[in-house]
Amino acid sequence: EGNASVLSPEEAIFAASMVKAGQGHLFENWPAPGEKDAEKKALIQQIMQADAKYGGGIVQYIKNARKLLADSKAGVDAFAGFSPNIPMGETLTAHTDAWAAMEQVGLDSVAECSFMLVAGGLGERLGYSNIKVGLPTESFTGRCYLQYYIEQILAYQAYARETRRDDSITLPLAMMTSADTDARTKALLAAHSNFGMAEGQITLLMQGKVPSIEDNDGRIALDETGFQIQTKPHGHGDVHSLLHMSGTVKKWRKMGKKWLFIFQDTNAFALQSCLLGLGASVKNGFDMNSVCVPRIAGEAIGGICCLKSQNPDVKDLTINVEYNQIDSMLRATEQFKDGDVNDPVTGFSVWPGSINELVFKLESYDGALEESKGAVPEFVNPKYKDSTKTAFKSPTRLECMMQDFPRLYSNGALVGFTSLNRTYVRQYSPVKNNVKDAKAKQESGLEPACASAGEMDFYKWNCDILSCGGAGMAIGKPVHAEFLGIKVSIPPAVILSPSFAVGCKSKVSGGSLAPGSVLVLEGAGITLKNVHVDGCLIVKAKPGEEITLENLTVKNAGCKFVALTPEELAAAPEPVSIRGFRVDPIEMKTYTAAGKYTGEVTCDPSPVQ
Ligand code: UGB
Repeated sequence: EGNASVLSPEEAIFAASMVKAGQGHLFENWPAPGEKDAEKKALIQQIMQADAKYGGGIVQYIKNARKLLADSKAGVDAFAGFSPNIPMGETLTAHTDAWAAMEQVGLDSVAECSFMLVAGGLGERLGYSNIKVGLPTESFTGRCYLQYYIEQILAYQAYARETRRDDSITLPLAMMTSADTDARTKALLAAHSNFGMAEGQITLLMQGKVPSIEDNDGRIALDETGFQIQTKPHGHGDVHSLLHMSGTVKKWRKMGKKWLFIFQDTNAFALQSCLLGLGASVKNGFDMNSVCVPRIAGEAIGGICCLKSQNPDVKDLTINVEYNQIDSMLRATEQFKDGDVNDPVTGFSVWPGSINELVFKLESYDGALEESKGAVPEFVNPKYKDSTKTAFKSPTRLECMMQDFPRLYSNGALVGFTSLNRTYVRQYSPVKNNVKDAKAKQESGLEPACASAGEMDFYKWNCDILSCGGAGMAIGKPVHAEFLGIKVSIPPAVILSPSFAVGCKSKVSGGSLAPGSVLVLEGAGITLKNVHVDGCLIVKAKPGEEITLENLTVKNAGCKFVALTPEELAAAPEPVSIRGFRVDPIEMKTYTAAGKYTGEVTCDPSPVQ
């Protein structure tokens, strides 16, 4: 009360509303007017900013928190009244005609697609201190995730322009950032001229953080200074309200876009499997479609379930059940009482694993956003001190997930999934875990999902592309190795620029890649006919130029994957130290000039030593 004079009238009214909402403790220990007045105003301003960023304001946030915390304390079952059923969707197997046809439908529709990359998370589990989209996808060229994603979208744009004979086609990309990632994302884009995207083609939308809550009464937590509230990220579910409130969805619809693909920060294959998801959405008319992979029980990806209500008036809901909920939900049923286990017949969970690559039909997405403002239902996950559930170990916050969007469709939306089955290659290999956790995961039979494994899976994926289902290059066996205690198999290290990879089937026939080889192909105009590589070959074709290699054999000492010594590890930059190896170039053959090359060759005149 005594401090009201320190505040502006607007600040004082806001502070009073906070006191009314049970937040008097925030101002309880304020000293007398004249002392720490700037800090007092800064605190009020900070809460006012959080108020403006949250749909419904802070008072609503506190109400939601109290309700969710009461439910959590009472052990309310979020799935009560629903029974999980195996959902119906599209299942595709790699290298089949059905897969190729679906990919083609996707490619033919990509001109009408818009893209959204959620990149607000810092990746604490990975133990990497910079933004995850800046991590190299592989060690050889160092191309980071953001560059790779942008080049893929540009390759689709080039395809759309060429096939539709329309140079005005632009494929827009939006990115969700947060206070943790925004400045560094901007700096990365600026340093590389947006990796080739045009001015205005990229929209950055920054999500806010929400106040941390310290008890079941929804009291907001102060930090140790007493003049700042603690805040935490609200989850990737913020993407929908940001797309709506910024007018981005309307802008894209005006541009003639019909589809939206939302994807995450470190799954290099996302924009390739996107074509299959998009194709399935076009073919089935899905309003929302989740791209899935076969899920290993216990894996940190959600399972898509069809939730059937016991109330006949409530429609079935096809939706992701998150990895931390699926086991308890299943155990509460009679039919699936063993919980989250693999089906002994297939060795996988019966629930398709959602990898959070979501395709939306923009028209119905926009409709649902208009009604809901994009506010997907929240949840809370407090870590209690003991079984009385009265105190938390540390402050908690409300969170939301983007895959909960099916809950926002009010009438009859068609929600499906597209499961992608591959045997040799995983469709999904995110870089999420630090070395210690990755090792533990691998030892328990799960994928390590760390930087070294992600790199090897990336090469494997590219080998699979070059093999063209058997018509392309014969791929040498992987070499087994262990880095930082994580077992990996190193396939021939193939790096394909997206400009080459899009539609490359017609550009590769025959040939072979010996174990341990490296092959880098950059540029749309490269053709390989009966090319054999035992060593390292690099081909870089400039835009508009053609390089054809035919009946060519390249044999040289190539490159070596070398495990780092403890001293090297300590001195290495983080992207290298989290992998535990470096790639040493020894000899290589490079082609950069347009032309046709044939015969037997070794290495460049000045081999790398
Ligand atoms: N993200 C944000 O942009 N803002 C946030 O506030 C939080 C995250 P995580 P997790 O397939 O890999 C998801 O933390 O827990 C971005 C799905 O929920 O990596 O591993 C962040 O930058 C799960 O069902 O998510 O789980 C990143 O790009 C499964 O699909 C993305 O959101 C799993 O991912 C995901 O953040 C997976």
